[in-house]
Amino acid sequence: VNVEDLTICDSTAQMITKAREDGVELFFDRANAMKACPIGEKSACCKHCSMGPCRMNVNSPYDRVGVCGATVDTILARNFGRMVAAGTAAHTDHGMAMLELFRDVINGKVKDFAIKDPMKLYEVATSLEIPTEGRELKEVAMDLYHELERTYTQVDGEIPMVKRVPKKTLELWRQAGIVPRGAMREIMEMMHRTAIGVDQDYKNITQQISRTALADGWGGSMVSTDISDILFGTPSPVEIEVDMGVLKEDRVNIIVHGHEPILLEAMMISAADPALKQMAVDAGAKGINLVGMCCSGLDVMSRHGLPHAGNFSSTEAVLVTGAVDAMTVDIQCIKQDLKRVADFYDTPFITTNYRAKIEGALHIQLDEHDPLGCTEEIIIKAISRFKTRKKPVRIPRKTVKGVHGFSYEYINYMLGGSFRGSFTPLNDNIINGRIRGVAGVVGCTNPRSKQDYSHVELVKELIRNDVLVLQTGCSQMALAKAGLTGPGAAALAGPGLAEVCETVGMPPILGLGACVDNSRILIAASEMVRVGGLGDCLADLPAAGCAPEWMSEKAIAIGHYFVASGVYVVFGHTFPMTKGTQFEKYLFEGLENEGFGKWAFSDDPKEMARLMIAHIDEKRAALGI
Ligand code: BF8
Repeated sequence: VNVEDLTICDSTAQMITKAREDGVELFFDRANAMKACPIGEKSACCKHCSMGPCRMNVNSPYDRVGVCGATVDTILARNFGRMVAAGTAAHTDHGMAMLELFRDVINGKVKDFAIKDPMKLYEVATSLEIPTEGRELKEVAMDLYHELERTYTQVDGEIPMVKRVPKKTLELWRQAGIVPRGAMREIMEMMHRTAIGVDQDYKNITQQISRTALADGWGGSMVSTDISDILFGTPSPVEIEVDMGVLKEDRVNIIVHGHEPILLEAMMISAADPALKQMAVDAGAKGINLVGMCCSGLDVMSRHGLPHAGNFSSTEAVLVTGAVDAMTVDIQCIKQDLKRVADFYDTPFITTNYRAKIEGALHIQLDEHDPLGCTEEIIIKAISRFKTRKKPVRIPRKTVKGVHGFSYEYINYMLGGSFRGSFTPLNDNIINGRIRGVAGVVGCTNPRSKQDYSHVELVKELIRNDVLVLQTGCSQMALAKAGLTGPGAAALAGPGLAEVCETVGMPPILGLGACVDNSRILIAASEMVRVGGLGDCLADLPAAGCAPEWMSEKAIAIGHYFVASGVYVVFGHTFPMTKGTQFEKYLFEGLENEGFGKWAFSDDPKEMARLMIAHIDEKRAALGI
């Protein structure tokens, strides 16, 4: 396969070529060698018991049923439900770890971190109706902890964050019986209902799919974002350098890849330690160069301006530079094969979270009560690798500057000014038509589609048509590498959007952070409803979402919590669905008729944009604007 067909990221392309010269296999090679299973790809097989596995005929899905009699709709819905359960579990377990850290910071058990943004703490507490007037920060914080713990553990009744949901949307959820309880309960019930011989009505299964997904978006993910802001600071715009050129030949390069910000926050403290800096200099280096990748990188770059080397499809490629003196990982989206590639280039590869060990990798557990014990050891290992670098280093020279860190709070401030922070100007500009609508473009990259291509083409098409784009996750990094996260991108925007960008002083593409920060999009959308003029529920907004190159179950959970919240969501390149089934019709049409959003699929970024814009126009027409 030609390298140009695998990626539009120049640095990754250079490293794929180098890997071929070095005889190192990458996941691009395996994706090519191992074609996707044609039945599994359409989600038309069931292995929930040992009477099977059973497979359906994807070309004629009602030809047969499973040994137990399960229809293709039951099979599709159960598989989809388990993907949502897994994605929700990932985000909520991550959120719960953040909440535990918060508790231990309040208790004084964790000394290396503190409450960095007390204002956000008071705001979150107020939004959950926790009294703050005249109370000590610690007292409010402890109440907040207990309230938020319910997001995970609450057995019955509505979780606290639904207080933020627009009234009419919440009413719809209540009628449909999908207001989430604690995530543990929802995930448990989802797993139970999809076991052999339990729920065998695809519509009833979908109800639990929605409730589980909402426990992620308005629960686990939202808590994770809020607590990370409280502990590490709420992001505001910061100029950042991205792409593989941020690695420096004369420095000790450490890549931090994963999802929980704790590891990278602790790494930053250790990397600033004068003794360790001196140790690096003594080893002949000009310093320690800490670089993020994937979501923890996005989290920390938005808060502290740390450089970022690239997204999911580049994590092996970055090792091929030979310049990485240590790669350290925590949870999620960490390819097992990184270990083998790291070994080839003599890079120490270190796991740090007991939940996510990798066979053969060095494990140094990050203990929240003494995080620096772990991170100092990692830095020492990296310094010693720098000293004994054996293989030649080849770093792609490309770096790109862009602006990131658009939290909901900052967007509010940016639009309304410091004394009257408000979403009113955004709504006004949507109503007067300068801005056609708002789109969230998010999610992964996938070796089965050309890396970054669909993200970049889709976003260009959207802004050209005056659609303001909000971004998170690996998608944000695709646009950053393409040089479209600076104010210069306004030159590619349609005249209306460009004018607003110029007046407000904002770029047309706003990077909001990691995948859990999709919750910031939910909050922004709710605020648009609250401000008025754009209908009275989330489904009324001229808005749409897309994950053009998704691959993780987490993306399906995110997609579905947007759909259940009322948003039109397009997924690209692949979708776990058999065409011509009732379940497909239900997700792609039926849910919308019940007042929710709906799913759509396309393989082509121009078509994705067309679908999203057509939906935005439909919503505008319904609003009479
Ligand atoms: O949570 S976008 S590849 S890194 S799953 Fe993973 Fe997908 Fe990237 Fe972050 Ni999100």
